[in-house]
Amino acid sequence: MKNTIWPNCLSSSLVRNAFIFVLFIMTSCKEKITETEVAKTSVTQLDYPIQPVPFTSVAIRDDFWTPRLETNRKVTIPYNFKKCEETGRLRNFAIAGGLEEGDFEGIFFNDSDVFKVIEGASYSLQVHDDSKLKSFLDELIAKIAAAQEDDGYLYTNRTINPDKAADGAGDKRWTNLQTYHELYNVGHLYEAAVAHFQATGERSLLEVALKNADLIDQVFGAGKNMGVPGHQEIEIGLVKLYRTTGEKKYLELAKFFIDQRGNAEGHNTTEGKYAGKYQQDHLPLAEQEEAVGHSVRAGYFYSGATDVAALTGETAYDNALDKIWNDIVHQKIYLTGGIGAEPKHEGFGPDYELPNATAYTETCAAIALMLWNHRMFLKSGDVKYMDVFERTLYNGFLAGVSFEGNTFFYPNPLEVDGVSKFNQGVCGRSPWFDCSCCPVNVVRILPSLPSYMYAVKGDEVYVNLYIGNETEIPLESGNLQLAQTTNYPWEGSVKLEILNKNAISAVLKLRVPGWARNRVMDGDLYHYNDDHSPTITVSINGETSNTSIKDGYITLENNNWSPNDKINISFEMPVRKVVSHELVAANRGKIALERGPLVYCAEEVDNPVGVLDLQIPEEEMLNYSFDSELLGGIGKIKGQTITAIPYYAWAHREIGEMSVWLKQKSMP
Ligand code: FUB
Ligand code: ZN
Repeated sequence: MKNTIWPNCLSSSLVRNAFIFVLFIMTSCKEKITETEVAKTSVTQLDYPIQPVPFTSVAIRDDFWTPRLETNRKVTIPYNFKKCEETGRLRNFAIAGGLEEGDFEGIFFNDSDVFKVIEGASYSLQVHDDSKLKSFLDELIAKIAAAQEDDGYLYTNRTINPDKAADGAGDKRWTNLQTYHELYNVGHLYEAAVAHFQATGERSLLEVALKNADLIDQVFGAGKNMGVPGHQEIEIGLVKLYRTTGEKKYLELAKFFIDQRGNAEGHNTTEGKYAGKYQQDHLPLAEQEEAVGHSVRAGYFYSGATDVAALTGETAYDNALDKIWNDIVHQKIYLTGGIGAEPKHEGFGPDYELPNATAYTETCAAIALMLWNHRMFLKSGDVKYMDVFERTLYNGFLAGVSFEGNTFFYPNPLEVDGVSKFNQGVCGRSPWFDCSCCPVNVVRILPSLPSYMYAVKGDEVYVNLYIGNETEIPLESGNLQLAQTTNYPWEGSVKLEILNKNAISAVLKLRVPGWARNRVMDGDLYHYNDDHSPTITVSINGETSNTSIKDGYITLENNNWSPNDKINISFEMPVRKVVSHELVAANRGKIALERGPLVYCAEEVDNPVGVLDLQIPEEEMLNYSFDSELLGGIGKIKGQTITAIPYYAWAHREIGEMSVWLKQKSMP
């Protein structure tokens, strides 16, 4: 009988079956692509050789961090939304969308604050179901979508009334890229949209972001508007859109913005207050050698460039990024991992100029530095980057938010006299700021913290941070299930246990933190004042293992890790005295105290004679003890003349003098 369904050419069953097979492949591929667009690119695209384990695969169970993450979820996220509501930041979207009447309120880049809180809330949703939060986000996203102009433009203060645009923003689009933050704002939109899409699978915010990015792509580029954003951030956001959709144009646009910076010809940011070095626009990146200008802009710029390099194979930035990194870490970083010494431009000062009382060290800059260092690690596997990451995390970053989760530091000085306030009122943490970039940045970093702990290359697992957790890590040989138990940063002992039911092959690379390798940081800006090398021991199932440290890691290779195998690593954690390079005038004749990853400080409340004039005798014995009654449980360093607490915990009691660097009295 003649087959009426199939065309003649497919009448043979062999050909027909082949056709069906091809059709099946095409259909199923198509379905996969529309279902999870991420899959579209993940197979073939260039990327970091080392891949981070996402925070959704790492369940934190840790006495130190769990309370901080829970406070972020329960207090800081809702608190930040409330503040955004009280200060008109949410209403601006409703007004721009015609849902309410009124004028724009606040600073012209306030939209970005809302996007950052949405990003943090979406991370939280990815690991903690919360239908109330989800509905709140749905309503807010509806307002944001309403505020978007038909062609995709999103910038509430101009949409509300171009003739009454807020100070710092003019009446016409893209006419003052140096200042307006149109591109900065939407970079945060893109990050938020991707996080929300990953949390909910819903495209509501993602569609807003893509429509906006498509507009930016039409307006900017070679032969079009050749300008660069006055504040970097869109580059990071565009890379995330690329990763999510597989659309190469977003990556290309990110690369355009990176490459165009410093290529003054043809764009509009060569003159003016924020031109040139302030926004790292003085030279093409490949020719830059120093960290200059505004430090948050810089950190986001270098992060975006590192991403673009990893995803495109571009090597032109490599030398510059190395030199800039060395410039920061060898000359411009505070002991706390804070960067940006100068309040006047919220940015880098000259080499070795690291004043403590006026240290700006914005919380956002600490975050930007962490983002960049993590990327540099993923690109190279070099431990020095995670050393900086850890130092900044536990000190310069963590000081930025109170234990209660509802007060924040913007600058993070290393010394206060307890009386004067500079810039953002720095004697104590503030509930909010007119320019509130820092609180909303904290919100998004804390829930994503677990994504910085582990990273993978083939069958190698980098264990970079010591925080109690359970995780499942996809390796070439299968999924490694691992539990980590530790009392870090108070104690240096860490237990790792294999939870797999069957044997598995894996190479565990345990990071030996810089402080345990007798290295404050790469370079000679800081050093420990003795030559003590902390003892490090490793045991596997109770048996001491003679392992060596190579390139900052202890490597344990086993093609037969068995269920319940236990690895113990123990870092001796003595109190250490740190001395600065003598070119740092502010620290001459002074020492700082550290133990483990924590930098300590002295506060007047513990040292009633005051701390700025206190002199610690060189021979003074310093002892560590854990005080479970103090501030929810913290470690203290005590000597005869001094009591010090971790820097991140300062300003939780009385206002008074505080100092990280303490005068040292030499022996007669
Ligand atoms: O300009 C946006 C943000 O506001 C910057 O990153 C911060 O330094 C603050 O100026
Ligand atoms: Zn900030």
